[in-house]
Amino acid sequence: MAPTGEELEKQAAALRESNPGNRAAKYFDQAYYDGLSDEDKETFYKCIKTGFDNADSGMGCYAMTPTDYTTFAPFFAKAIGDYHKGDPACAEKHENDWDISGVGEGGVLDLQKLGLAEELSMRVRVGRNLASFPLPGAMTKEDRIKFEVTMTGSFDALKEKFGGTVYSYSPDLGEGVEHPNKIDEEKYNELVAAHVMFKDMAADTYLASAGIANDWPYGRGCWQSEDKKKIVWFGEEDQLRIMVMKKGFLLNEVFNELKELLDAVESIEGVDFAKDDTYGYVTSCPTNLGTGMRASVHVKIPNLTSDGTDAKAKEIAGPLGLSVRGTGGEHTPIGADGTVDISPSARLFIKESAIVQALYDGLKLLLDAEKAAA
Ligand code: ADP
Ligand code: CIR
Repeated sequence: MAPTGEELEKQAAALRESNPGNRAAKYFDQAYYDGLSDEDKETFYKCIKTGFDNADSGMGCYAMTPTDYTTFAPFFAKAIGDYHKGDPACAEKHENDWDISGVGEGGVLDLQKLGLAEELSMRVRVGRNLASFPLPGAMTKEDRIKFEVTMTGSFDALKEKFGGTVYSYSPDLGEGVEHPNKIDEEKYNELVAAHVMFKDMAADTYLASAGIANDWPYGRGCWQSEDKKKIVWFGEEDQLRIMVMKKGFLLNEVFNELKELLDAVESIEGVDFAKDDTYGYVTSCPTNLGTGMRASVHVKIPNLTSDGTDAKAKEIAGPLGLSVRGTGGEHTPIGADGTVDISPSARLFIKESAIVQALYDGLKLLLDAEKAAA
């Protein structure tokens, strides 16, 4: 049973004190909570539990079903407006726009123009969820397996177009069900090291508190195209993470290839992505709403990381609207040679094309700072 409003308010008060940036605690309102039905209290508590369990959360909440952003709008609107716009009263509506023709020079974003001599590893991903399933925090083990089986069927359409392989880390797919794509631990580790498959979610306390890591590794896996560049994860923080990853200089190519892949996924029968009138594409985490897009490069900045940490890089990248991650993704350390993962922080109330432009522009300024730090 969900805790009482009084119990939660007591915890929220302590959290507000220790970390004012924890949006779950900041926007918890006991009167609102007390006014919810018992059933809604249960769901709402599941949404904010991660922030109450993890004091250092920045967002501190996840949606459990695609409609939660509407059902619990009095809470989510403030938390989302604050996180994305610094304004809890923000009333913007998200609009998706993939037209890249006005970006860079005639739609071309060439990283070589930034003075980079070596090709960079570039990746653009979007998070997507099907309207017909609960979001991963509320999925049962049966839902996760059913989702994998549904998607394995759908991947046949992608295989026809792009070739490739499905890798499933699911121990089984239910009694008596064939499981031809199953991989062992060694193969799983190899795919994680190659950045193809996602990390063990059970080790992520934010995801674990929200139930998103439950039943690991049932219903978890990915499809990778024959040319290795196109990847679709299933069963991570969003039901689907759809991405293109390759080495090169042309960011616009990765963007356009992702659009091609995304269109192919969306045209598969039965694939209907969850959307929200205000927030665009629905994702589990409110930080990813709208575009669900993270566009990143792995870039070497040894001068800004000479102390072996990302502290200085973060200090410079933050005001440029860029996030710094480690070479293994979120919550991982930077590379020994000073390689970091750089991506624009904005996902909501921004055009898809503007995200890759922001990566290009931000990287230019970051590389200037790297030179100045020599
Ligand atoms: P997400 O990007 O989906 O939010 P993570 O930050 O955990 O999730 O990254 C997922 C995986 O993608 C990690 O293995 C990470 O190293 C890899 N990755 C991200 N960007 C790049 C890139 N530009 N080149 C190579 N691998 C990347
Ligand atoms: C948090 O609230 O801080 C975690 N649930 C992670 C949020 C998403 N990641 C991020 O902002 N880098």
